[in-house]
Amino acid sequence: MIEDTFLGLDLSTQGLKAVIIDSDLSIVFETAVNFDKDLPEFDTEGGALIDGETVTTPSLMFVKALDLVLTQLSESDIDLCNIKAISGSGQQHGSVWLNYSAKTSLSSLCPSLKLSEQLKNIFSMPNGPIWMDSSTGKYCRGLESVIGGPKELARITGSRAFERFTGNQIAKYFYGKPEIYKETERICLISSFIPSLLIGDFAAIDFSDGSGMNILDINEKNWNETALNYVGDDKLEAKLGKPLASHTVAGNISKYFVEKYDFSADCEVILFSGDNPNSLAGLAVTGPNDVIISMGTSDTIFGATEKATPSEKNGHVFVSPMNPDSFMVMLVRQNGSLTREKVRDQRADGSWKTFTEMLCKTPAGNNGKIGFYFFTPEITPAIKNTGVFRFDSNGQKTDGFSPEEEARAVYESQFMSLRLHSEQFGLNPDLIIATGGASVDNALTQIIADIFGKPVAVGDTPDSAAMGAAYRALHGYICNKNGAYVPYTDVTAKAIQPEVVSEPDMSNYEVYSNLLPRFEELEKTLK
Ligand code: XUL
Repeated sequence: MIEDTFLGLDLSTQGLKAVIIDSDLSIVFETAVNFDKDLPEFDTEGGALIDGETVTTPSLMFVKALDLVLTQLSESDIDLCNIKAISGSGQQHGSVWLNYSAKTSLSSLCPSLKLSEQLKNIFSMPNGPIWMDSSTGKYCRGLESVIGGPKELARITGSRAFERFTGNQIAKYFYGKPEIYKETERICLISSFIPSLLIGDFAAIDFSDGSGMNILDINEKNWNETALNYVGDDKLEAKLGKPLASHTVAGNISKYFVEKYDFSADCEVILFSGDNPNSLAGLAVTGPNDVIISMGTSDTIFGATEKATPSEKNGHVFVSPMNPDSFMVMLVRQNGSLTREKVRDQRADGSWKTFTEMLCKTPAGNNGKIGFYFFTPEITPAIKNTGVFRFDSNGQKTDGFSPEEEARAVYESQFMSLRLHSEQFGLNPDLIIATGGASVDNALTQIIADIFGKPVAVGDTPDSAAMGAAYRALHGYICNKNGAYVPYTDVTAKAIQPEVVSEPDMSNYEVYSNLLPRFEELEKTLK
C-alpha cells in the first residue's frame, strides 16, 4: 500500500531542516542545510548578518536553501508524489520584503531553472530584519504611545512593544527608508515567505506567528488599525494581506515543483507558523493543557491556554498554532542553566552529584529561606540589578545560607518564579514536559513537579519545530478533508507520549503554595 506522507520544513536562524512523517507520525526521512556551511557565499554568522543593533539575513539565502533541501529530498528514496501536505516553521519576527515583480515571477517559474536564479530580483530589500535586531526602540515607544501605553498594546496584541517584533521593524523602514516601503508590494514573515514560494503566490500570515508583530489584535484576529496607521500608512493592510488561522490551506503546490521534483499536483501547502508555536505543536501532544519547560542557557515556559492575560512587562501571548480560538503563552527567564551551574561551581565544587546530595539535606520550602540569583539582568520579571539576594524566614536580608540551603534556594527560586509568572498569564498545566539539558536531572524535575503540583515528563524531541511543522501539515490536511476544524490532539494522538519521570508530592506542593505570596512580595522588592 502506498503510504501518505507529510512534510515539515523548519527555517531556523541557522538553517533549513526537512522532516517527512507518515500518517502514524513516524519519521521516514530527514535532511538539513546549514546556512554558514552550505551557503558560504552569503557570508552569514550563525545565519545572520550583524551590524551593531541591526541584524538581517539575505532573503535569497532562504530561496537557495529551499533549492538545496528539495534537491536532497528528490535524490533520496522517498517518493515526493506521496506527500499529501507540507507545512513549516520560520524563525519568528523576521520579514521578507517583496517588490512589484515578485507575484509574476512566483507564478511563472520555469522547471529547468533553479528557484534562486529566477527569484533573485524579487526583493525590495535584499536583507530582511530578523529577531536578533534591536534597533527599533524609538518606534516601540512611539507605538506604545499612540495605542495608549504598554498595557493597552499588550492587551490588544499579546505583548508590549519589543524591538524585534515585525511591526516596529516595519516602522523603521517606513519612516527611515520610505523608498523601500514604497517599492514593496508584499511584506511577508519568514513563515509566510516559504509557502509563497511553494504555491507560487502570496501566502497569508498565520494568526500565531502574526502575533509576534505587535500589530495583530489577538482577540479580533485582524490587524489593529491604530497600530497599522502608526507603523505604516493606509497601504500597509494590503501589503500584509489578511491573516488566517494556522491550519488553513494556503493553496496547492505550484506546477514548478510538480514538474521539477515530482510532487503531486494536489499536494496541499498549509500555512507555516513561527518556530516557538511549531515547537509547542511538536511537543504538546498529550493534552490541550500541556506546558513545556525548556531548560537551556535561558529557561522558557510555553503552553496552550484558552484564556490568557498578557503582561505589560514580560512574556508574550500568541494565538495558538493548534487552535485559532485558543492562545499560547511564552515566558523566557534569562537566568537558566548558567546560573544553576555557577551556584553548583561555587557551592558544590562543580559536581552535580554533590549538589544533588546537598539538596536531600534540606526540606521542600527550605525552612522559609528564599534566594534570588541574577547573574545576568533578568527579563521575567524585569530586574536590571545583578547579584544574589537572600532572605531568611522572616523576610530579612541575609548572607548566611549554608551550601545545602543555597543549592535548594537556586532551584526553588527559579521555578517558583516560573510558576508565579506563568499563572499570572493564565497557564494552568495538567502535565509539564521538561526538555533541554537539565531535564535529565531527576532532583530538579521532582522540585518542578512539587512546585507546580503536576507530573513532569521528559520529552526531548530534538527537532520539535520541524516535527510540529510536519504534524501541522497532517492537521491542516485533515481539517481541510473534514471541511471543518478538527481538534489537534485527535490528529497527534499516535505521537510517542513523553514519559512521566516525577510525580508531585502534594504536601510539598502545599508548602510551595503557602510560600508563594511571600516569594512574590520579596521578588517585587528587587529592581
Ligand atoms: C521569540 C524569538 C526567538 C525566535 C528565533 O520571540 O525571538 O525565539 O523565534 O528562534
